Amino acid sequence: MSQAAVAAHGAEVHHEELGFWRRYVFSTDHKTIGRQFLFLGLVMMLLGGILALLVRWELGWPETRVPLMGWVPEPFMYDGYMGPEFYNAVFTMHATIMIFFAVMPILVGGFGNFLIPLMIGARDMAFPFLNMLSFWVAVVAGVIMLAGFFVPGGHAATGWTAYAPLSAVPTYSGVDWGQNLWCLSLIVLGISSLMGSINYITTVVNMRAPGMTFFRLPLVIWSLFIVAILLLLALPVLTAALGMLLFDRMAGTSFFLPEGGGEPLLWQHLFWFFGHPEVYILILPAMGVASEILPVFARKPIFGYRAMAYSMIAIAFLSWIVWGHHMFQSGMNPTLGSTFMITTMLIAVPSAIKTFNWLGTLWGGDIHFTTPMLNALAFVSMFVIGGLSGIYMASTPVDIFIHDTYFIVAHIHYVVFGGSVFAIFAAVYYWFPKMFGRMMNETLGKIHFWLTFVAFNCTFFPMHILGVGGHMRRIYNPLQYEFLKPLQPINEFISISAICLGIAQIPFIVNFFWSLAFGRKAERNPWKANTLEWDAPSPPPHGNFESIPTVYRGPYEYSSPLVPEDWLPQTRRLAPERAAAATVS
Ligand code: HEM
Ligand SMILES: [Cu+2]
Repeated sequence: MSQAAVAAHGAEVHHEELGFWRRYVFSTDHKTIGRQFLFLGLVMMLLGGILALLVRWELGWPETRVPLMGWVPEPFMYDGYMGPEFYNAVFTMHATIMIFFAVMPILVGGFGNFLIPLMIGARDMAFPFLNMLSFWVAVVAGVIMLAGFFVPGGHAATGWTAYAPLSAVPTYSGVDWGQNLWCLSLIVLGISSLMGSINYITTVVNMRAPGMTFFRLPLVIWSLFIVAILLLLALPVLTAALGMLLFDRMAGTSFFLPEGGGEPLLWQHLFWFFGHPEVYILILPAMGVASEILPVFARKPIFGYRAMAYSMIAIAFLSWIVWGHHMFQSGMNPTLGSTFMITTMLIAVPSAIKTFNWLGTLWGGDIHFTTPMLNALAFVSMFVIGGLSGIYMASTPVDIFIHDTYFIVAHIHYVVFGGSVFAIFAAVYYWFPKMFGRMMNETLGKIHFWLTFVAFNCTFFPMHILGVGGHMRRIYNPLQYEFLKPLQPINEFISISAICLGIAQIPFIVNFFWSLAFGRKAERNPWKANTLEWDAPSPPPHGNFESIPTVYRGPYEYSSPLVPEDWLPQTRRLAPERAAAATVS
C-alpha cells in the first residue's frame, strides 16, 4: 500500500500483515469477533433445534421409537427409544443452549460486537484484547457445556431454572457430573459476558465519533448499551448462585437444603433476580434491531425516538423489581405477590409505548417488503402476542391456573422465538451485506420467512390451548394422565408443525452459505440507510473507516424535505441554511 493510502487511513490503523491465526482465529478485530460469535450461536442453535425436535417427538408420540436415532448409544437411547432421564436432560439442554449459547451470543456477542464500533464511528472496541478473550472464554464455556453429555449419569436434567433442592443433591436427579459441568460452564460464561459488557459500556461512553451525541445514537446501540449494563449487574448474581449450588453439591454446605438449615426458595429468588433481567437481555437487542430496520424499509423516521430510548431505560429499570412473578405459587405473602403483580403490569407500559411507536413508524410509510423487513414485522407482531400472554400470567389469580403449564411455554416461545429469533433473522438478512460483502438471495429469504412464520405459529399457538387445558410443562408422557388424553391430537399437531419448522430452516442454511461464496457483491449502502456502518466499505477493512466520520444529525432522517433523496445519512453535511432548518426538527 502506498504511503499516501496509509496516511489516508489515519494514524491508529495497524497495517502489518497478520497471519492466518491472528486474522481469523485469535483476532482482536471487533468485526471478526462478531462473526465468530454469530457462527458459534448459529451452530449451537442448530443443536438446540435438534434437541427441541427430540422433545417434540416424545410429546407427540410418547414412548415410541424416534426416527433416525437408532444409532444413538445407551444410556441416551435404547434402540431408538428415549428414556425419561434422557428426556429430562434434553429439554434442560434445549433451553440452556438456546438462551445462553444461541440467542445471547448472536444478538449480544455477534451483532453487539459487529455493530457498536461501526455505528458509533469508532475503529474498534475500547479493549480489543479483552474482546478476543471474551469470545474464547465463551467457547471454553460451550465446550464444558457440551462435555456434560458424555459424563456418567448424563447431562443436567433439572430444567434451565435448576430449582433446588432437586439440583442441589446429586441423588435427587440421578445426575452427578452433568449438573456440576452445567454450573461450571455458566460460571465461565458469566466471566466472558463480564468482559464483553465492560468493553461495550466503555466503548459507547468514550469512543463515539465527533457529533455522535447520546441522542443521535441508533436505537440498536442504545439497546446494546442498556443490555451491557444489565449483563454487568445480573450475571454476577447467577454466578454467585451457581457457586453456592456447586458448594451444596460438592462441599457439604446447605445453602439451599432445609435439612442443613438452608432455604430452597433462596435459589428461586437468586435465579429470578438474575432471570428476569436475563429475559430482557434477550429481547432488548431484538427491539433495537427492529427499530433500525422498520424506518429503513418504511422510508420514514422512527416515531418517537426519545420515547423509544426512554422506554428501554424504563424496561431495564423495572426488570429488577418484577422477579417475584415467577414465584407467585411458591407460597409468598399475598401482599408481596400483589406488589410483584403491579410492577409486572407496569413493565407492559414501556413495552406498549415501543409497540405503538413501531406502528407509528409504519403508518403512511412507503413500505418495502424485503426479507429483513418481513422478519422485523414478524418480530413486532409476535412480540405483541407474547407480551399479551405475559399480562395474563402477571395476574396472580390467573397464574394459579396456568403456572408451570404449556401456557408458559407458549409465552416463552412467542417472546424468545417470535421476538428474539425473528429479530436474529432480520438482523442477519439486513447486515449480511456489511458483514460478508455479499447480498443474500431474496427469493430463498422469502421462502424461509413464510415457511418459518406459518410453522412457528402452528407450533406455538396451540400450546396456549394445551396450557389452559392443564397440560403441565416438563412431563415425559402426557398419555399417563387420563385428563390429558383428549388433548393428545393437539400435541401431535404441534409436533408435526415443529418438524416443519425445522425443515423450514433449510432454505436459510442454504442461502447463508451459498451467499457467503456466490452472493451478488454488495455495494456500500445497498438499503440506502443513514447509519454510519453503511458509510464504510462492505465488508469494512481493519479500522473500519477511511477517516473517522463526523456526525451531523440523528440516524432516522428518511424522506427529509431537506434533500431530494429519501435518505439523509448521519455523516452528510448540508449547506448552513439547510442545516439550520434541520435543527428545528
Ligand atoms: C409485557 C411483558 C411481559 C410480561 C408481563 C411477562 C410476564 C411473565 C410472567 C408473569 C411469567 C411467569 C409465569 C409463571 O411461571 O407462572 C413469565 C415467564 C417467562 N417470561 Fe415473560 N413476560 C413479559 C415479557 C417477556 C419477554 C420480553 C421475555 C423474553 C424475551 C419473556 C420471557 C419469559 C420466560 C423465558 C418465562 C418463563 C421462565 C420459565 O419458567 O422457564 N417474557 N413472564
Ligand atoms: Cu420474568
